[in-house]
Amino acid sequence: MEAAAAHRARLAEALPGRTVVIAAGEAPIRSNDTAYDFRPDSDFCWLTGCAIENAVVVVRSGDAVLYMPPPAYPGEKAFWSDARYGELWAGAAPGPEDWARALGIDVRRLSELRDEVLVDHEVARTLAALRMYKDAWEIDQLRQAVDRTVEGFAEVVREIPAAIAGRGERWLQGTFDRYARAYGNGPGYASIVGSGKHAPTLHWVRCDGPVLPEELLLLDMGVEVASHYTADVTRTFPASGRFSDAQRQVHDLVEKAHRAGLAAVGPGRDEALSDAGQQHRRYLICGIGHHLGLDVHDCAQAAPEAYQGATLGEGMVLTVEPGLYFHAHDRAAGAAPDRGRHPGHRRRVRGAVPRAAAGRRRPGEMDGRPVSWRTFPSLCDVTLH
Ligand SMILES: [Mn+2]
Repeated sequence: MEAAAAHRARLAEALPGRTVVIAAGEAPIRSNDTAYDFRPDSDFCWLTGCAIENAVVVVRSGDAVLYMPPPAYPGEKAFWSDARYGELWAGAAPGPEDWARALGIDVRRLSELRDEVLVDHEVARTLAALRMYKDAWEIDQLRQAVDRTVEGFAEVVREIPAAIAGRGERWLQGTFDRYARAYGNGPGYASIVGSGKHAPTLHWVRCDGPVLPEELLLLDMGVEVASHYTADVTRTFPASGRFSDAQRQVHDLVEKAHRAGLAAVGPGRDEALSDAGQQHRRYLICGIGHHLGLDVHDCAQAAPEAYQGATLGEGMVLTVEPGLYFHAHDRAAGAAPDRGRHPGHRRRVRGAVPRAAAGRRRPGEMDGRPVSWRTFPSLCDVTLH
């Protein structure tokens, strides 16, 4: 509640005298009359600290009025007839008075909203630029998201023998998603589990392959906690628990780059990679990091000069995730040292540590040779300090 009030005050400073209208949005339709889970718009969440489907917040000079569709209580016709808001269908839900008490702001019925709703590009950019700087409460939420994610990774690692025995990638994906749902709001993005040739596919969310013991296994997953802040952690390791020599070489090279990246991030920094060379781009088609917060790719609406062009500041939270992605169709990658053993297999080694940019925050130790799935949880010992 205090964090949201502080966020609104910062918005009022950034856009003095302006009225900002942000909608929470609604769950997308999955099929016919069934919907996916509702997840509020991140700007709405940042300004209100709540998640009410179809609500709209109007912010003027730091004061907020929240308009929401009220639940239909017993005695009202919609109690019986409205499958969305009727309490007979949806269960007891807090109404405007309850939310007003909980949030400390004026909460009214959606039907009272008569203002013209503006979708303003400038508002989106301003909010993205403001959201880049996390306050203490937000850092704490992100720390919790990381902690839950580390536990989720440990749950997944425990299931690797079952996945190898036949249940495959999707079993591990389901294991993490269940953990995220039970201990948070859910996965912060579609969980990626890639074994062997699937590992270098950046967004391998189909997860319909087997888990092969001799191949590398890539996990890219994050728990979104109840406040909707998410972690983003990627680790690659051998499913069997033992690296081949070539796997070890590639893993250690990426880990070295990872540590160098972590050491390079900090307030006042604006460049981590030299403009010269850039040979890595052949094996790394994505960036090596991004802002993290309410969204996994947080603040992407920001103007380029406020994002890629900006100098890092205290309170920014960034991922650091270099990688090497060797695809089967890449002839140079095909010439990798153990080509004879795994002809044409793609290999991807990638590390991601959600991390606040300030130099005083360091990742936990992640050394544990030889890496095995038994010792893997220690590899996940990533903390924000
Ligand atoms: Mn990422």
